[in-house]
Amino acid sequence: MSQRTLVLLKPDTVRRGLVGEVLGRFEAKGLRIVAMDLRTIDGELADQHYAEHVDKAFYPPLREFVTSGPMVAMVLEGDEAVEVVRALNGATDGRKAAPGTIRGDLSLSNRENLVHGSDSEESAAREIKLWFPDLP
Ligand code: IDP
Repeated sequence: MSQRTLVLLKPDTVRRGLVGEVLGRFEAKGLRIVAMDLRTIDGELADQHYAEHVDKAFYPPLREFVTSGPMVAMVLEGDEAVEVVRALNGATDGRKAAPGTIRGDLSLSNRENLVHGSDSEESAAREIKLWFPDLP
């Protein structure tokens, strides 16, 4: 079943010059880019994007991090894209993520873990509308 999902290459990916490496993995897997934008977000969009986390202890430094510089936001499309992107990303904590995954190969942090991928089809619909309201 073809799906769309929202992917963010977080500010650490851009700062570390890993956009090509990370994007290349999604492309090599066969996912199609249907929208893409380099964007520095404000705290308001961060709060909306991470609405389920705003009350958590880790949120203030996460908010600081995701507003700290440009991110590459994109919508990827393909068969079971939500689950496929989550599998390519790996576990949240880069220190524990499996080798072979983006986080497992390239991140040593629980916060600066390079990528975001929507966690369900419902989240994907909400996040795509939030980030790319004009995408047909
Ligand atoms: P996910 O990105 O793997 O779906 P979530 O639990 O939705 O993980 O958390 C959102 C983001 O918040 C993570 O990607 C990471 O950047 C940050 N985060 C999650 N848990 C922690 C934590 O315990 N400490 C610091 N940052 C965290």
